[in-house]
Amino acid sequence: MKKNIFILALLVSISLCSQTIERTVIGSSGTTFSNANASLDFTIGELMVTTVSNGTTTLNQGFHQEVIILQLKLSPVVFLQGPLVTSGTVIMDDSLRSNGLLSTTSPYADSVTCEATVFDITGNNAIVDWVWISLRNKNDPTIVLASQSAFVQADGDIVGIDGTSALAFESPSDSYYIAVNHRNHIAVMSANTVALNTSTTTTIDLSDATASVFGGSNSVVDMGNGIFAMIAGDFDENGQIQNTDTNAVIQLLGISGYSNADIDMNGQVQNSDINSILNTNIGKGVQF
Ligand SMILES: [Ca+2]
Ligand SMILES: [Ca+2]
Repeated sequence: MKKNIFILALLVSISLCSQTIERTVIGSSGTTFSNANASLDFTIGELMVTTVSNGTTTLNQGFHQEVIILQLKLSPVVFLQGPLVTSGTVIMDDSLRSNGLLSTTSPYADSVTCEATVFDITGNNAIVDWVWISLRNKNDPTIVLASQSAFVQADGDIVGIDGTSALAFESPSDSYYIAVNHRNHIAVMSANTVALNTSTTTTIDLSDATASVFGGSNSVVDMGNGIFAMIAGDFDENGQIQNTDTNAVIQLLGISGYSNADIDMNGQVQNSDINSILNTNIGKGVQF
């Protein structure tokens, strides 16, 4: 009975404290041998063993445990106004990808890298650009609990850096605000907290209504067809679209490549980036 209570306590503590479980072993006897080149751990197994599980964690008595990593899975959806441009469009332009302008290294803080073949995908699932996803505290969304680079596809799906899979976070099963940042668009965050878990992928559509995003209609631009896109034009990434953004983009007119000044993300910095998009959004800013 004592052992069962101990195992139960261990399971509870594992499920409460962490989703990343280190190698753990419970054995009546064992030791570690090591020299300069290697280390060997062993335990003595029991004649009768029981496998205990609480649904997410499995514990085998008396033997070394496998490393078990449980990850929250989520699939956010957003549209970027820049590459969407035309009202009513439901597919974003993937010119940065098709012109070979996307780097395999993320422009965001984790500088994560992807395989170059990720950019071979065409059609609705073509990669449009890198984005930055954050899980935020359910009681105080200014507190960022976890973040990672990801990709947004032409049809709005945000996927992991393999270009196809749902996002995975090694965070506890809980409710979070979900925020999406892009290097020259105004960030959006879910209007409400979203319960995430390790067993199913949770889809969070931040493009289907003004009510889906924190700050409502001030956070997104109505593109028609029921699509509400992230607002384009924040050249300097300060969360506000201002005359300073316009003045900076003017200085870069005529260049081509991967640039925050390329507001519609067609690979070139042109007057249309300013006149058709940026200047129409002056005064807009992040709502959280
Ligand atoms: Ca700005
Ligand atoms: Ca452009």
